[in-house]
Amino acid sequence: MPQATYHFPKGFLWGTATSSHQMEGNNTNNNWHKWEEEGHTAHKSGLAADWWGGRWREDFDRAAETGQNAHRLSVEWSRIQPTPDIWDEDAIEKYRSMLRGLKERGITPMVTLHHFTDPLWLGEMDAWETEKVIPLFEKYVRKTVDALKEYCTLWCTVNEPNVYALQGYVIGDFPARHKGLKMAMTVLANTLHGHAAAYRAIHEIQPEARVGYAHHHRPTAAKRSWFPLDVLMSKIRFNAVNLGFPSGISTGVMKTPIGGFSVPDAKGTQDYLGINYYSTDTISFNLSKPGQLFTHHEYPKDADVSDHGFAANIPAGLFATIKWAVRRYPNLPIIITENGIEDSTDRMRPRYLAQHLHQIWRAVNFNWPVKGYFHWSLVDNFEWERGWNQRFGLWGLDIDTQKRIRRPSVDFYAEICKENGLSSEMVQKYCPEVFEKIFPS
Ligand code: IFM
Repeated sequence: MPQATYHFPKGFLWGTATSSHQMEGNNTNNNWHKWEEEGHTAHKSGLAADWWGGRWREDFDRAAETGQNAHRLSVEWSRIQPTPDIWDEDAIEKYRSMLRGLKERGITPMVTLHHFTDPLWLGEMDAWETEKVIPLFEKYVRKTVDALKEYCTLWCTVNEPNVYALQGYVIGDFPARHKGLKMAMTVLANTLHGHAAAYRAIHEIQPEARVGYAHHHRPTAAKRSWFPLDVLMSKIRFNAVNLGFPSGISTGVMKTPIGGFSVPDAKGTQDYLGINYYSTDTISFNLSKPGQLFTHHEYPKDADVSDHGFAANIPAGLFATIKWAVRRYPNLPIIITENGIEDSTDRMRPRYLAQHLHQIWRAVNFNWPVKGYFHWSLVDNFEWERGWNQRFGLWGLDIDTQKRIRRPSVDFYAEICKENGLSSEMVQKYCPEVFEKIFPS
């Protein structure tokens, strides 16, 4: 049996990712709270993981004790600016303590400025549907970055803008006022202008900042590679889901299924590309689905699928994603800003983790500039429309008692972080079922 360790470059960031609404609890001044109260979600976020009540301290201890050297969290616009004319200095101070708390534990913070939630007052102004949002977002970003710059130089302007636009305005699982593909693309374009304004504002305040966004990348594969309509539909879906922000930032024209949007201000506005990768879709042409542009998506029949079918374990898709990113933006640093699996019993997480890290290691060996990995997530947290049904944490969470439950993946990830690598011994110990795939004899 081969014995080896796949080491990662010196200084590699090993962390977990979280977001404010999913962790803090009692977040009552944003559109997601309203959405939950209206009954659109499987459960309510409630206390979540009670970070606003102070439990961030014990969870940051957990991260530090298990060898993590970075953490991605988000700050909540509706707390920092509860009404258009008020800044809540106590809330800002709380975020300063949290970031200081990370630094004191030797953990590099990465701060996301917008992770799906909008203040209620912004929702009443139609949120990202009109260009009015751009100066408002910039103002919030300036205030926040100025207040937090002592502790953070790594900024993520917005999380998964494509998911925000498609889930809200096309699929309808996320809060949105006026639906439709055209509105979704307008929202995406406004978010891109907002990102560009934030990019410039952050650099003005902090020249050494590294600024990017977290791109949800979803590769596609034609179900029947010999059937031209499956191939075509797979390509159409790939472009529709994946190309908005990336094309706008490359060329100043945002490519969408309904045509190009001119976004010259966005060109070149990223210092790294953040990639959130979970799975890959298999696509076929389906005449009975006109509402979904005649496409059907599924996972392969023999796929290794998560508890509720949310994601299939397809690690090759992460390698393909990194390759896609390197081709599009040669030499641009890449950070895996999210990757993980819903798995309440931890039956699948160890192999999912090992196989995805193996693909990142392969990518790094082509000298592709992957600089860090943030596992989603540190502790189980509120999964949006899916409520508490899906459990992504290294640590489980009992929402009634706030007790954290240490899953075996905690120890596996700790060994990886401390070694700055993935060894054959670790794989043998935590997920022997994929040993041969990762360390072939
Ligand atoms: O929990 C979410 C996160 O907020 C954004 N990316 C996907 C995760 C898993 O669903």
